[in-house]
Amino acid sequence: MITAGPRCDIFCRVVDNFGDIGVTWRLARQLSDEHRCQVRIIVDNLYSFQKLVPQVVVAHGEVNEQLVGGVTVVEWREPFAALSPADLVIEAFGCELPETYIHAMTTMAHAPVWINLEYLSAEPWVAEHQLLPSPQSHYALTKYFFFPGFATGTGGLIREKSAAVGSKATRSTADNSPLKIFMFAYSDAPFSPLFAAMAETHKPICCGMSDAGFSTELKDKLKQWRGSQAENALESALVLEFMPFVPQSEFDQILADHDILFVRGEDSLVRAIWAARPFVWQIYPQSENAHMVKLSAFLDLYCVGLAAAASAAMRELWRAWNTGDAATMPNAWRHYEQSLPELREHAARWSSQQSAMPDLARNLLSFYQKTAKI
Ligand code: TRH
Repeated sequence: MITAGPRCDIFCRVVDNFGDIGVTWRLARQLSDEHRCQVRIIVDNLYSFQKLVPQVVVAHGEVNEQLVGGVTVVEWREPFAALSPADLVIEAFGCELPETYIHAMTTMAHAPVWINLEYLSAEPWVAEHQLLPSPQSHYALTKYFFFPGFATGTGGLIREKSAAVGSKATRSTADNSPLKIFMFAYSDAPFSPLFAAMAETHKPICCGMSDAGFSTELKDKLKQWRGSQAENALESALVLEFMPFVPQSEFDQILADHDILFVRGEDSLVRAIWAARPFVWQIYPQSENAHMVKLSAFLDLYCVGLAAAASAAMRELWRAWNTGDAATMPNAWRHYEQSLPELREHAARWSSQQSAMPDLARNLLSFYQKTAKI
């Protein structure tokens, strides 16, 4: 008999971009669809949410609750409306629950299991900190830190059944059609040095760029560049196209339709892994270059078992893409492109290794079952 999962509330504040709500939505859907949990998302920015899920209504009226794809969506307004707490309460990315909600948690016959869902990291300390308790000084409640990750002992990665690792046909390397690149990058990425390096190889490349978050100025600059290369017969082997923002339900298929994926942030990184394609990650920038430590930790983990030359090529391009080092870009791209056969195989291997691990939702629910005092 399939039993229903716990009632879950997921709180999310959109800091910027789409990662916070993107991860929240995927997790909510999976808990609801695959584990029969009754899920509520409490989110402070319905505009960003609507970009990912067009069914979300950005309402300004009194009605502050809507049902979207089986998940209840509540707008996080101030003052916070009284909500009866769920059995499993997830605070996404340290967004800090409303005081009134925490207070309501203390009044329940069985205290909810309270999780702080952290950002994804490949750093080795993550497994040691997974599920450490944080007793709350002002309340008789304990919050647990839950760290998504790639290694045994971490919280794992979001992986729905539909992520279908390895099932997508890989384009043949003998295929002479243009190399199809998908690019989802922050607007400060070193586009011109990379495109110049690509054009220099004279190999046919079609690069579809998501223009999410790009200013008109940047789009004009890229269009100008595209115009100038079209005039130059030698460089015309590189075609640039802007791609409109699509609903999240269409995003994974776009990745599957390309040969190399330039991704950014947290959620698209994970989707590139499930797409089992070579990818280049532009990590979300943090102060004091803390992100470069995270990037290097990921590369250390990812490159295990990858041939030395391919590993060096991958590190070289990722470094140039994340630091904007234009001088190293021509070699970095050339070496990367030469290593594509190994990188393709490795991407497929890594994807299936990762998919053999328990996924994030399952880890979360196992912890809930062990911890809940029912
Ligand atoms: O948008 P991001 O840069 O989000 C970032 C990161 O999550 C970062 O870790 C976090 O600290 C910061 O936000 C606040 O990149 P990310 O994580 O890949 O999220 C993008 C989401 O947008 C993802 O769910 C895929 C989705 N998406 C679409 O649905 N359609 C599209 O057309 C595109 C380009 C993306």
